[in-house]
Amino acid sequence: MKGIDEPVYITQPLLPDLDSLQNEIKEIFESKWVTNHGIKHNLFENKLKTVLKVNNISVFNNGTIALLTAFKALNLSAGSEVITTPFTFPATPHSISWNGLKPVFCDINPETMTINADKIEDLITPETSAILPVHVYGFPCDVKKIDKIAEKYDLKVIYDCAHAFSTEIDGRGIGGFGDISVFSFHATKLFNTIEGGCLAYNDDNLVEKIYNLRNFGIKNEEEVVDIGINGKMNEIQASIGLLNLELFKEEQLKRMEVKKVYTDKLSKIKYINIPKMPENTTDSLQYFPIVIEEDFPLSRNQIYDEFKKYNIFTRKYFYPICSDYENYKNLQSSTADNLPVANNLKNKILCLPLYGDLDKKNVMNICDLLKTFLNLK
Ligand code: T4K
Repeated sequence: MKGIDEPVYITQPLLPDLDSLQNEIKEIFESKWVTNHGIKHNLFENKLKTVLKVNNISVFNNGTIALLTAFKALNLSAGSEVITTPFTFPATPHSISWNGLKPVFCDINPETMTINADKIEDLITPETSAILPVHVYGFPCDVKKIDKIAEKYDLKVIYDCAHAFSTEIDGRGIGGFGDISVFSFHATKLFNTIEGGCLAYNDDNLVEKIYNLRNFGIKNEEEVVDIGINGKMNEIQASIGLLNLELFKEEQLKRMEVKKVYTDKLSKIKYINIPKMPENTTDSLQYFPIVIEEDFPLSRNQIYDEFKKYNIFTRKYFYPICSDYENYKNLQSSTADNLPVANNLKNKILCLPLYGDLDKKNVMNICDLLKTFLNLK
């Protein structure tokens, strides 16, 4: 089997045309207004409302600061508990801990890999104040059930939509569920501003609160009304966002082609499962995860190592899971008994490279390599 000359990574950032960006930067330089809610920033927020189908958008300098601010905006009681998934990136539980709240891990659904809504109620205590589900890889959580539970127990819901840019459930923007949703615009995301993110929410009462929190709590030149942070997105980030808004749909079409090749080739390989997006949900095409079943001749880790030998850098998103981290492993909810599905999946999941400019030859090579791995042992 021929190897691949250039390294193939899990993703490659979608970047705007350099001349267009230069024009944008020229305008910014001439205006001398480079950050703090500038023209590009405000225009970007307005355009995102339409794309994400949500009433209010507040953009941030990155997704994690946006997540931290979402918790502050909802005024949860100090030290209270937030139910979340362990099958996610560290930013998810860390945003709970950084707010002085306690993460409580709930197991995941084996099909969607998102928080198992049927297990949430068992974890609710008088100390529970919120739920933080994650639409992992863009797979939708059971938003109907989660929002019903939240209503029954008077809990807040913050959805982590870092992987679900532009996803729609039954034609509804995914950012419109719960109290607040958080998107990441990191360079590795389908849609990016290099670093960046936003909060999406329908409640108009949160607009001023979030605006102040994002800017040190400053209400005006003489009043500081909240303990805020600096979460502002600068004008160059916003320009990249505006330009990439014109490009992301084409990127999605290209990714769809890549996904089609993977799906056609890999669904024929025994012991490899490709999780399926529910029919009522559009795919953000953020990641292409596969599940390597135990009967496959090589383990997930061996496959990951074999690919590396061919210059292909797959990722074990998400291994380890958050309940394995030093800071969380002693939590009562981190026991293997509480999280059997997540602990099983963490050893079987593998994300394959997915980006629009990924050469079809490389995609075929990756699939062929997986087939040859079948005969390695
Ligand atoms: N919630 C969830 C569920 C998240 O997944 C994330 C972030 C967040 C919240 C927080 O949002 P942000 O604060 O980041 O906005 C990457 C991203 O840095 C991170 O944003 C993302 N999730 C996570 C899943 O992936 P790493 O540590 O895997 O990134 P890294 O540096 O290993 O990059 C991955 C590959 O991408 C590289 O091997 C090559 C390619 N790459 C990367 C960069 C940075 C490029 O080609 N160019 C680049 O500039 O975390």
